[in-house]
Amino acid sequence: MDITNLRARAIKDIESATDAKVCEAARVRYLGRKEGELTEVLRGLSKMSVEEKRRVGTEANELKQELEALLTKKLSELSAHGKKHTHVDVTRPGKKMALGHEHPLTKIDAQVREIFSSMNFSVVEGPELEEEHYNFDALNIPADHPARDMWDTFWVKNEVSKKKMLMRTHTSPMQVRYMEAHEAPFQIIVPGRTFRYEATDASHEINFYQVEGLVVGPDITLANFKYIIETFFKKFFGKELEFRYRPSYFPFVEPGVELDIRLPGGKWLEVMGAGMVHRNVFDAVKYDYRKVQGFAFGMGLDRLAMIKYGIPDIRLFYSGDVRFIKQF
Ligand code: FA5
Repeated sequence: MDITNLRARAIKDIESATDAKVCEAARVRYLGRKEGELTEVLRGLSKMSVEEKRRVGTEANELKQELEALLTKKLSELSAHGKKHTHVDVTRPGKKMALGHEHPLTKIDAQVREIFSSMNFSVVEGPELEEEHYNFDALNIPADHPARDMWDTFWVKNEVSKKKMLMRTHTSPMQVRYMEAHEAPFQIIVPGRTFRYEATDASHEINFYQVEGLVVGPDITLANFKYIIETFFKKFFGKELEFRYRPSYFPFVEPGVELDIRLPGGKWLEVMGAGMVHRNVFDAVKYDYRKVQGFAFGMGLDRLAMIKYGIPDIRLFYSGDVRFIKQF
């Protein structure tokens, strides 16, 4: 009696069954009470010699148990499968999918890009992981310059080259990168993420967004900056807001200014630094400061969003709370 062959066929038939009916047919074929192949074998035991009986009997009984277990397993698999795919009640109301929502900063970013594009600015982007040279040195902030303290920096270990790397503390490094690769005149904005190793509060985050602006050409003056930025504000806020310029210091501009906007409560919120591009920066990118001038600004995108939407705390933007985001 060739049990091995019988076993191979039975296992193959059961495992290849694609539904419960085929499975049942296989059960009847091998284990059926009347003419099941294995049942016949077991029935024939009585006619065998004692020795054969012992051998075939053991094998056949083991096979019977094996096939029964296999059938049970297969049937349960098939029914789980069937539930998923065949028992869908299409008349039931659908499950509501939780949808995300556009982040308010994404909206503000899009608006800023659009307004400056409409004023003929090109939009460019730069790396968040930056070289010390672009973030500081080429911007007239050498290593021993006290102004480095203005930007608390996340330094990044560099095991690839000798360059000192950091997470950019502002978008200003793109001023240098852009001028290295392009001739004046041009006008660009550089929106992007910036990083500072500092304590957070209602108006400071360690990760925030800036938009850099840079306009370079012959005869550019601070008056051009005033006109551009005031036109931008009018378009962006859709109304006149009270703002003030304060003299300020950044090593890469001369003169330098800062701009604050008056909040509804009467407080001032600083939104940007700006000024005329410093001669040393032009030298670093091999521009002739006698032929071109330029103004640059760097504004806090989060701060603009806070003013526009009346958001009291910058940290809300990064809380990951959809209930907050959905209000905008
Ligand atoms: C700068 O980063 C200069 N690069 C700006 C600049 C560009 C000056 C070009 C001159 C010419 P400052 O550190 O002040 O400057 O930051 C600029 C703006 O970014 C601030 O006015 C503020 O709106 C925003 N900002 C700065 N630090 C934070 C912070 N921790 N969280 C949120 N916004 C910030």
